[in-house]
Amino acid sequence: MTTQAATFELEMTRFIRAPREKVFEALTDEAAMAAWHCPRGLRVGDVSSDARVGGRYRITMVTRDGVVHGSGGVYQAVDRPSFLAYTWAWDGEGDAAARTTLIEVTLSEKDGGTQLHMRHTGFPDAAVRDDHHQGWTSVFNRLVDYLDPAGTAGNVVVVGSPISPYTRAVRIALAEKGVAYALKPVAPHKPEADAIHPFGRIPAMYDGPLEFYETRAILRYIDEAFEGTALFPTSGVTSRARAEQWYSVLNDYGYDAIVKRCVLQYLFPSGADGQPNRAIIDAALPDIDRVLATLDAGYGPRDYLVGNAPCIADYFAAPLLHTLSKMPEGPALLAKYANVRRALAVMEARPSFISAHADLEGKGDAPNVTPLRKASAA
Ligand SMILES: N[C@@H](CCC(=O)N[C@@H](CS)C(=O)NCC(=O)O)C(=O)O
Repeated sequence: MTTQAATFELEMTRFIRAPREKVFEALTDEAAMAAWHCPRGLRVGDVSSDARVGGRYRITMVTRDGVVHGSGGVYQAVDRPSFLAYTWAWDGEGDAAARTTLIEVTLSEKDGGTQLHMRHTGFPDAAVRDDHHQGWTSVFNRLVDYLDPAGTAGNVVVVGSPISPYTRAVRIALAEKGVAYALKPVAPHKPEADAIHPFGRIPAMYDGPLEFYETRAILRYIDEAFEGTALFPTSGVTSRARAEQWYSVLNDYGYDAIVKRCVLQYLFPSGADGQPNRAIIDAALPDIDRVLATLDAGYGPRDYLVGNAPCIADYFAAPLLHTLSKMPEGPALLAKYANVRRALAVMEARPSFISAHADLEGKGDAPNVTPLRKASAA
């Protein structure tokens, strides 16, 4: 829970699944601080810490572009393992005293872990306070990553059904990045989906207290927040625009024709006698063919939609095309498009794809499509 008073102070609390001694050490030990003490998307540069009353500390945080943000201060109170107070001043021009704020951290035992309460006072205005609120939220996420036995899965929770292609795209992206996460299996419009997505759709994602919805935004966050393989092409503006173009093709035309008008007709039959609605499926087939023809030309001799490495477009294409291949019409539709089949096979062999599909067998993804529900649901 977080509260912000109008006096330009910040108070934040965070539960951490680790003993108080460990949390205290993480807050004060140089090597530990180097592992987590910056917001997501940055890395810690140099750290020094002399955690005694009157001792100094200094931390630098480095953006991906190499911009260095330095901060330091003096320990005011060091009561291991329950209380810590220190001044905080970002590097800058002019009067250092005017830039100096005070941080007080109280650690209490709670539910087998630690409740961290932080009070950060002395901000000059609400905007600076709010910037720090955002920054600390992300920094505490990294503290939890560092201390929680589940690592990043102590923060990162994907809310969505394993069968959803959008959810699968997010899971593939997290696996490509090497980010451990927990899956909360939730169907669209269930209370857990409505709680995080204003339109009740899936997927959505928590990173600690941060909430994200809409796949494209989630993928962007994953890419920028976590180290590891880039999810977007890094080699120039044209490639990045192409990645957006292909993602948009799949989102706007691919999902509609393949999933809404074909796959969902099998999974949630809406025709007479609980059968799939033939008219809807038949009308979708030329549009699916058009999507496949477009993708086939886009791949050409390459295995990926943009350049020689997978990007967000491939992570979304793979679950869509894989599911299409399991539909009764899928093999015949795909037969014409060797480039699509080759690219799909390459993606299907990736560990990220395999892990995102491990819990799908027999749930509408098997060769013989089993309806999930006999009702109209398109
Ligand atoms: N614009 C959303 C679309 C997500 C979406 O449509 N997900 C499907 C499941 S794959 C869903 O929630 N469908 C429920 C509905 O259409 O009401 C995104 O990009 O995340």
